[in-house]
Amino acid sequence: MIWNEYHECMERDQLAELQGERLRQMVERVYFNVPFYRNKLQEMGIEPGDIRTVDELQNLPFTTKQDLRDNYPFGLFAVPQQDVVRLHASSGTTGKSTVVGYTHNDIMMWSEVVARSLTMAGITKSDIVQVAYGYGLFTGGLGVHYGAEKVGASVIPISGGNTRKQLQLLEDFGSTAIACTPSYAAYLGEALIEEKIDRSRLKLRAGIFGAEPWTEEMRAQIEKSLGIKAYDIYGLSEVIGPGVSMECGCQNGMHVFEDHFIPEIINPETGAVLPYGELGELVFTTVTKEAMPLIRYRTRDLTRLHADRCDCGRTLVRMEKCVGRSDDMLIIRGVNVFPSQVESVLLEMSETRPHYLLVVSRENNLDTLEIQVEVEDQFFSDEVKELEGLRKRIGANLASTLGLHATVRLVEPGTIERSMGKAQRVIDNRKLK
Ligand code: DLL
Repeated sequence: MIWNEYHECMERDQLAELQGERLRQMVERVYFNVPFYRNKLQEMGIEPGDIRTVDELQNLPFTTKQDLRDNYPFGLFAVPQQDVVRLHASSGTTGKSTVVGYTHNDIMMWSEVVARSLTMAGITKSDIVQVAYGYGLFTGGLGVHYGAEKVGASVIPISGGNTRKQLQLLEDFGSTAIACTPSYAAYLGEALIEEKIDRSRLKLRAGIFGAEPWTEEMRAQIEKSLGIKAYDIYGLSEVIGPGVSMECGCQNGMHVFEDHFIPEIINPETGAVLPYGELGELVFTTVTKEAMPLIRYRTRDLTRLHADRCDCGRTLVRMEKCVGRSDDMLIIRGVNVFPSQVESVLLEMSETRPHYLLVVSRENNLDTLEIQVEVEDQFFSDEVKELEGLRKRIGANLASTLGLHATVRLVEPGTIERSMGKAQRVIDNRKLK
């Protein structure tokens, strides 16, 4: 089933027309209602009527996270405060949080895109959806909640954490779908075994996982340990929250809801727009949002877009799994390293668990990388020789993928801190110095 066949399966030229019209209206709205944008557009000599087609998007300025910070908290809002019905904020890793606002119509649109997303994962009103994303300023919990209600599913608003209770409700309420971060899903898979819960007693069949990068290898592990199909959902607070894009049953990239969010891929260094298929930074323009519309918002997420038709029948472009964020990229002795590369290598090996930590330090002016890896119980034997062999094999596999020598430290199962939300995969001690 397709939730909104009209918009999800539109011919591309018809979609471009719709986007152009919505873009025109949006530029007009921000020009007259957001001083920040009016100044920016005036500086560039752009009048509201100048932008009429989606091809002209490239003439507009970028918006960055710094712009949001500079206008903290409500400076980019395009509506009076009495029209704002919800506020969310993302804490971010550095500095002040970024605040986002929603009008009533924005909440309706958000529910719609999440309903479309859940429908892609086969969720219907017959499902029982356990929402284990955090509820609060984070958009994950409430965002998925409203969409699941719109679909008509029975929603369990358990929020994040409290793993015992999660397992108990999975079993007692017969949840058929769970929404949480992939790292937490991996932990739930382990916890099932620890709590000696027989998987055949669960009705779980789908997982809606996102909010952090995760690899195909991680997907395979989660699908196996929970006995489900795992779907990738993407989004960011600034654009709306979860539901910017979502994987369909073909699991071949996430369809972007382009009738609301126009994606572009740019070269992060030059800002030039790149063609479909090329790796670069993802940029979004929101064309229907009322409270806080954004023009060409730089996400810092690195991925590719593909416009060829998907077997599911949807014509919306698909974005690949994110490689990571440009600000997650570590530069170690001049070599670029993404935590997702490490994850791929580790999880390709059956001896390791999906929990790992990269510790970067600097000794005698030289960067060092230690990778802590949890080893499956049965391999964490006392046979030092065997463990040493495993350690060396992991080291060799990492070296050939990363092009860099890392020190591998095997740790006992359960050692690395489990996260109930977004996992922390990197400790960079260089920043502390
Ligand atoms: O993480 C919204 C969300 C909630 C998405 C629940 C999916 C599910 P923020 O806290 O603002 O919003 O963080 C946004 O998280 O720029 C990406 O770097 C990362 N991210 C989100 N989804 C994915 C994903 C939510 N599926 C930032 N794959 C984004 C990789 C993701 N990274």
